[in-house]
Amino acid sequence: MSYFIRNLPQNAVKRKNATISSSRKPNFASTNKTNNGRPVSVTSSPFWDDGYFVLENFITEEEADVLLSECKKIVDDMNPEEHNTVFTTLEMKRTSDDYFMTSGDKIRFFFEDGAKDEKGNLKVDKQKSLNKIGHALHILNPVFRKATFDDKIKNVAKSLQLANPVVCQSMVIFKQPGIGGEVVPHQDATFLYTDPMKLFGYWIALEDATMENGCLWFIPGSHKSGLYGNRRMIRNPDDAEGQPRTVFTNPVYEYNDSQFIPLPVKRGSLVLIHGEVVHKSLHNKSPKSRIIYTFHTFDQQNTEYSDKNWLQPSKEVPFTPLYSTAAQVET
Ligand SMILES: O=C(O)CCC(=O)C(=O)O
Repeated sequence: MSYFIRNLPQNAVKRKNATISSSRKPNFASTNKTNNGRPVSVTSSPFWDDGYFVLENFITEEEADVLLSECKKIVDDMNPEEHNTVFTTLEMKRTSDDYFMTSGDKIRFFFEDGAKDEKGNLKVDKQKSLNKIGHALHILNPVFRKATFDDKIKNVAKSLQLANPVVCQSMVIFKQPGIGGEVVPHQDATFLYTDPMKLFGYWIALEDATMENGCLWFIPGSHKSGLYGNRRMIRNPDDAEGQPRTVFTNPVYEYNDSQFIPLPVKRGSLVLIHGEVVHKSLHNKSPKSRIIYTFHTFDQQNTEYSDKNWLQPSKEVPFTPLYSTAAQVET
C-alpha cells in the first residue's frame, strides 16, 4: 500500500546519508523460517516506504503470556516508595530527572500522572499505577533478555542488512485502563540520535492494541525527511543547580493530525519502527489495558552514537551486540 503524504514540512533537515537506501529492501521471508515454524502473514515489506512494518504472530500466545507474567512479577516485587518519581517542587523535579537519567542500566519504574498523591503514596492498585518500566530489562531480566536476543529478532535485523546492531534500551510501556496517557507525536531519533540514522525500534504487543486502548499511529513515509524542526533532546550543557538535566534543541514541531493513520495490531505482533518515522499513541479511555514490550537497536558499524543523548552506555551495562549475545543466560 502506498500513501500520499501532503503538507509534510519543507524545511525539515536532511542529513547526509540520513537514510538507508530504499534499494536495500529487507526480505522478511527469511524470518518466516524461525517464526516457530509458522509462516508470518507478510512476506514482503513496504518498511522502507512507510517507515514501519507489522509482522503478525511474531510471538506466540504463550510467549506473550510469559512476558506478561514476568511483568506482573516485577511490579509485585517493586516497592513504590523506593521509586518516587512524582514531584511537586523544583528540588523534587531535579530528583526525578536524576532518577530518569541514571535509569539506562537499571530496571526503574515510572508512574502514571495521578497514580500517587503529593506525598508519594499510591492512590491506585500497584499493578495499575505504572506508565513504563525501563531501561535495561533486555539485559538485567532473563525473561526479557530471552525475548530480545531470540533468533527471530536477530533475523529481522539481518533482513534489514544491519551489520553490527546493538540493543541500547528496553521498556515495558503500559496504557492502564481509563488513565493510560498519550505519547505525543515524535521521532525516536530525537531522543537517540545517531549519525547516519541507523536507529530501529522493535515494538511487541503483549495485548491487543486497538483504537480504543491506545494503538500506535504513524505518518507513513515521514521518515524520509530527517528530523523535523531539527529537534533533538540532549543532555543540558548547563548543569547548574535547578536546571533540568535535558533540553530540546528546538521547539515542538507541529504535525498535521490528519496525516496520522492508526495501526491497531493483535497481541503477538511485532511493529518495526524506523528511527525517523513520526508516530504517537493516544490516551487509553477504554476498560482494557494495553501492554507492550519495546527495545531500540542501532547499527554500530560506521555510525556515531551522539554523546549528547540522554542515554549513554555504562561499564555495568554497555550497549549489547544483538547477534553475538545469547538469549539464555549461561549458568
Ligand atoms: O507504546 C507507545 O504507546 C508509544 C511507543 C513509542 O512511541 C516508541 O516506542 O517510540
